[in-house]
Amino acid sequence: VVGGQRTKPTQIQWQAAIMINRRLECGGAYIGGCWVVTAAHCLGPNPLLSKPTPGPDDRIPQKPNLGDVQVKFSLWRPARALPTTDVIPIADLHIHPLYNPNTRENDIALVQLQKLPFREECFENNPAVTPVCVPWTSRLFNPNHTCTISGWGQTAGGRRAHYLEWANVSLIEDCQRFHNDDLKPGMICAGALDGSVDACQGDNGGPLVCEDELGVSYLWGIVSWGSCGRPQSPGVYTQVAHYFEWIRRHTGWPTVTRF
Ligand code: 4AZ
Repeated sequence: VVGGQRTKPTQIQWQAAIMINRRLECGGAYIGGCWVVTAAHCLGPNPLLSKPTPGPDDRIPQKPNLGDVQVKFSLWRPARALPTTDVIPIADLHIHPLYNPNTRENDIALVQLQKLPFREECFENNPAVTPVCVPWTSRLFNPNHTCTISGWGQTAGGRRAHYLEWANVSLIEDCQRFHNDDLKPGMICAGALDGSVDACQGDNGGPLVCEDELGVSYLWGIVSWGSCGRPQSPGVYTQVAHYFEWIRRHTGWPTVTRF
């Protein structure tokens, strides 16, 4: 995160760390049950992943070997993780079937955590882990709403953060003009037009979260692509509301219960 600050331990309760071959590769967001949302490009073609076993159909995006991927919750300082930090193995990965690595369209994936032996839960009760809601419509928040990003990615110094960082960003409308028409449906922008605040390399897959007037937090975006803190070039995020039906179909999770 460029222009952010160090979080307090357990501040971002839905923040997940996506570990690939024991390396912290990406962020993610816990949405409840055994489900974490991240970016497809975190799990797609990636030199760190061992070559996946060929699938039955080449049109289905290649999936890494499940054993290469793990999720950690309540990680704050990756270099000195507490021994109580859960390291959760993966039951399955669901990369969006229309994910396009060239255009970054549909840059979303669901990580399904493995259940504990003889249990329905995937990790022991942890007061430091709370799910974030999945928005069911893209009309919950207006342009210029202030939301929050978080991650272990590059800071202004160009090095990875030692602690989980966070920053406030604004939702930016008419973003096409900043990205010469590369913005496709299902993409949104957030940041600061002066380039002072942005997600950066290593924050990918991590959450952009907006809070409504009742104090309910929604996963509004997933860090997808962009530059790092360049003026007039706000960060691009996968618009989670656009994928509500896809998420619901896979997880079967009603994410908000109203009335
Ligand atoms: C990257 O290097 C990257 N500002 C991803 C997202 C953003 C910047 C860089 C967002 O993959």
